[in-house]
Amino acid sequence: MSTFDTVWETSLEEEGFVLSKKRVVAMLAVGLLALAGCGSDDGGGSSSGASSGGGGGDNITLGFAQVGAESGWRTANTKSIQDSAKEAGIDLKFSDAQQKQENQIKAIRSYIQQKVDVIAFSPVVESGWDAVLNEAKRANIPVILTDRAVDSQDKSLYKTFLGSDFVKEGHEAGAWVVNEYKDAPGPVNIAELQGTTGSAPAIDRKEGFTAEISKDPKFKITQSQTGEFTRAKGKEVMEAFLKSGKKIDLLFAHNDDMALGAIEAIEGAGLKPGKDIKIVSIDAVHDGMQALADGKINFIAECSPLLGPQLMDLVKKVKAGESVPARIETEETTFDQAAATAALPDRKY
Ligand code: GYE
Repeated sequence: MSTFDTVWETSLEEEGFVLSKKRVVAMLAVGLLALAGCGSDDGGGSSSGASSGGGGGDNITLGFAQVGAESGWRTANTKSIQDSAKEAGIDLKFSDAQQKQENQIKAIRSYIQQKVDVIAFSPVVESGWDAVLNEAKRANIPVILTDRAVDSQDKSLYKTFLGSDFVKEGHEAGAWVVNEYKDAPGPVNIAELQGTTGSAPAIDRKEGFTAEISKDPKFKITQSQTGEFTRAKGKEVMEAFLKSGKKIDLLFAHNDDMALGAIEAIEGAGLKPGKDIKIVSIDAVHDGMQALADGKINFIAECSPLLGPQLMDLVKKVKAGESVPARIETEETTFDQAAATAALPDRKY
């Protein structure tokens, strides 16, 4: 076992991610029962379109290489994956790359060595995956991309992508801004907190947003920097933006956590978030929705982290050799203050 494996397993254990013996025994029992009841069905126990509920994982081992724990979105995504694996009777090996590509590559290599049945991962950045994906392909282990895409030209390196249309989310945020300022003479000075540099959501959300606001030259992005999708970095960068002395009419944050950090910076500077500086963000996690209901954020485009059940269905299908669509997109909506207030009591994440 390499040093990495040891460190990795230890940190997973500390965070409670390693399966307990009790749970493994329970899963084996579920697996045996499923086998006994399965007869000649070799379809992996998953009927098309069905949810992953009710087990049927039949001794499938899934290696999942997560981005990190950078945001409320990510926490909800991790929980959804862990809960659904358990419910589907799939043996989950889970790793947290702490937003570092080299950690994710090591985790994927370790899953290949362990001969897991399926590998799924949410690539921290878009580029640089061909080598490790080819290694998985040579080992005959199917790969599923969740949440974030890769820019590999060779589409045979992965079976499918499950996640959101980030360009669309950027368009929705931008369209709200254009409408909000339709009667304003301009200029409208926009500060932008970008997500992790090189990540699909940062690239795509910027693209969609910019396409909308460039319809009118009065909109200008005057300051733009990465806040790495975290609250702490969002606050730090917003403080620097405010200290620059440049006027800011609106903040576009690529996720709620950075917007929440920026709110602290804006209040710290004696200004009112949502009024003196309007804020538009993406995700619609609980804390973001609360800030929207409180009038501190003005608009949020939703991005759903609840990918677990669909992922487990795909894992079973891919393991059974069934064909799956090349791309599966999550359905999402948008929220203004009234919609957020109405949705909050039932919000799942
Ligand atoms: O918007 C952000 C998270 O990849 C969609 O990553 C995900 C993004 C999400 O850190 O909060």
